Amino acid sequence: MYQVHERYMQRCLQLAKLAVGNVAPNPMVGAVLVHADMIIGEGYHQQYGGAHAEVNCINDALQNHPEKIAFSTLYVSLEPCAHYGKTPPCADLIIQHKIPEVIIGCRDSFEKVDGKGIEKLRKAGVKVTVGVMEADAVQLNKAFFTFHQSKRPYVILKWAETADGLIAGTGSNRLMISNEYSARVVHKWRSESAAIMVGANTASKDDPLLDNRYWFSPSPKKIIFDPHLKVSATLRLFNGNDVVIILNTQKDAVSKNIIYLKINKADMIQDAMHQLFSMEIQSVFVEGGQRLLQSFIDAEIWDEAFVITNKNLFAYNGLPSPALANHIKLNEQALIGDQLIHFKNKNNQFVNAATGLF
Ligand code: AOF
Ligand code: ZN
Repeated sequence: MYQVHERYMQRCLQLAKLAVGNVAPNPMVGAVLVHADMIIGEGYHQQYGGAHAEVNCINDALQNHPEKIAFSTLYVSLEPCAHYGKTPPCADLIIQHKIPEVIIGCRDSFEKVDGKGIEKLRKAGVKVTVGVMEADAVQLNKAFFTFHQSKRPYVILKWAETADGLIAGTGSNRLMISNEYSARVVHKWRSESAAIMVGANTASKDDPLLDNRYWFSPSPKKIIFDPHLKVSATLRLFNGNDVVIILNTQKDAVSKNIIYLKINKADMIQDAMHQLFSMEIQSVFVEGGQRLLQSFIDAEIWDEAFVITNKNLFAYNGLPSPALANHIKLNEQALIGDQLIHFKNKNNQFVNAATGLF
């Protein structure tokens, strides 16, 4: 019986992924309606603000098999919603159509839902099973779940290091560690994040654009971690209209496209996460420098580290790369030219770099 459930849940997850990049900060969700071991309708949440997966699925079944709906099982990768948001509650729609059984991938931790959809269905006499392919369903929307459960953005740390484990040369000697190939990968990661963060020193020294030049998707918000308000207004990332958030310990203010957010001196990283949560920033890609990356690691506030190693470059002198705890192991690798790309996460779990961010 369980295998049957997995077969249909797999299809829900597959459908959900078709929306990658189009629904954030909402989760990706897929649904199928099954009658006598045949799919009579399927759908997924396609656009932010648009119809939910269950609505599209039921509408699909209404086209050709309306008479079967009340005798079918609905599979959906996320708990059906119970709230009036941009769309009415999916739980109500399921009840209206007299669908007798619902199989759910995982519970929705968004506080307006959070078990209320399941409860509503059960109260109406619907048979509900929760937790089929749960780990995959959670992984698919990892940023969404971390954001709602931990009340902070999903944090990815990124750096490039030499073969001898250095992330920068000494003095003005700037190391070119990554190359044109790995730059494409980095920009893909940027394109899947809601925001990119760098420290004040990195912003001043490298004068980065922090944009997403190589992929068609909106550029993430730019964040500078600048406790003492040191960065100059002439940096290139202030040109144009993109919003730049400056995390600092002095003031809250807004000036044109710059938002100053005040954070506590005592627990800067924790408070920064708290502030970004209030701004509904669901994920942050932290690109350096070494001190800022290490602060996230020391505060144990991070979810993944993406490390690019140039296998052929030795620097001998310079700044060592951030130190992850010893128990954190290499998780997956890809070789692009002379660039080795490692994905790691805190729990040594499989990390899929291509979905679920924002
Ligand atoms: C579902 N099915 O396909 C999705 C759900 O603003 P709204 O109305 O679009 O609601 C967004 C919230 O609804 C989102 O935060 C999440 O909790 C849930 N998403 N629920 O039943 C879906 N995408
Ligand atoms: Zn819904």
